[in-house]
Amino acid sequence: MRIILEQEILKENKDQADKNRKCFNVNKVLVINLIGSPGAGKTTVLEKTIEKLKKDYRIAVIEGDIYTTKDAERIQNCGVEVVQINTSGVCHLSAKAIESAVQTVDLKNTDILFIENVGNLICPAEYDLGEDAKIAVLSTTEGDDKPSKYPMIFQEAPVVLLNKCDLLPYINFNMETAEKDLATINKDAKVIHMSAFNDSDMDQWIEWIKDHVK
Ligand SMILES: Nc1nc2c(ncn2[C@@H]2O[C@H](COP(=O)(O)OP(=O)(O)OP(=O)(O)O)[C@@H](O)[C@H]2O)c(=O)[nH]1
Ligand SMILES: [Mg+2]
Repeated sequence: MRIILEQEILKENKDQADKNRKCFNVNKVLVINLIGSPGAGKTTVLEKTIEKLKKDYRIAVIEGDIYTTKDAERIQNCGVEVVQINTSGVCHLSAKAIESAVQTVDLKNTDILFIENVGNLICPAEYDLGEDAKIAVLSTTEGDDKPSKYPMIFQEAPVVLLNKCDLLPYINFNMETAEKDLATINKDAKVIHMSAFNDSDMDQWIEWIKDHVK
């Protein structure tokens, strides 16, 4: 019975996600859903990405957070439109929540909509929001075993942002293991090594976004 209920919830979510996708396509908005563990660096990646793109593109952000507005406040300081969704304990964003959040976004005048999902490697990977791409943010401090332990998000992501590479000299993250596992899970994923905090090695990521703007 539990499986049937779960399937119904996911089907309902998928139907809403298809509606969202249609709306994003009509308005020619590139939608990027950032997914990663708590503290992987999603908001930091967003802050630096916005800095590099906001001169040339109209950007809006949906911030998913379980309780606080802390990340939304950080993004607001970047000078772009931000909508906060508090999930009140739920560990992922849903397509319905995105539909409500975009009511206040001027999609016709938006080129890129970033969504920061709730910090979690599991549930957000299961929920289609109508985005163009789910992007995985994996940080070196989480350990090299995370791709093999939580493969679903890495299977789906066309890009894996391997963040906090500045810390590699101080931790026991085995790059060879992580890259080998990532390639086994998704041979087509582009793995970009970066340190968002230091604003270093972000060029490939920025180029990927520019190549996908509609
Ligand atoms: N050394 C280092 N620290 C980083 C890097 N990127 C982010 N951080 C730090 O990691 C911590 C968490 O970063 P956030 O950007 O808040 O992470 P998040 O994934 O948005 O976290 P949640 O929203 O809570 O899931 C902060 O103290 C950042 O300054 C990096 O490339 N290198
Ligand atoms: Mg955050």
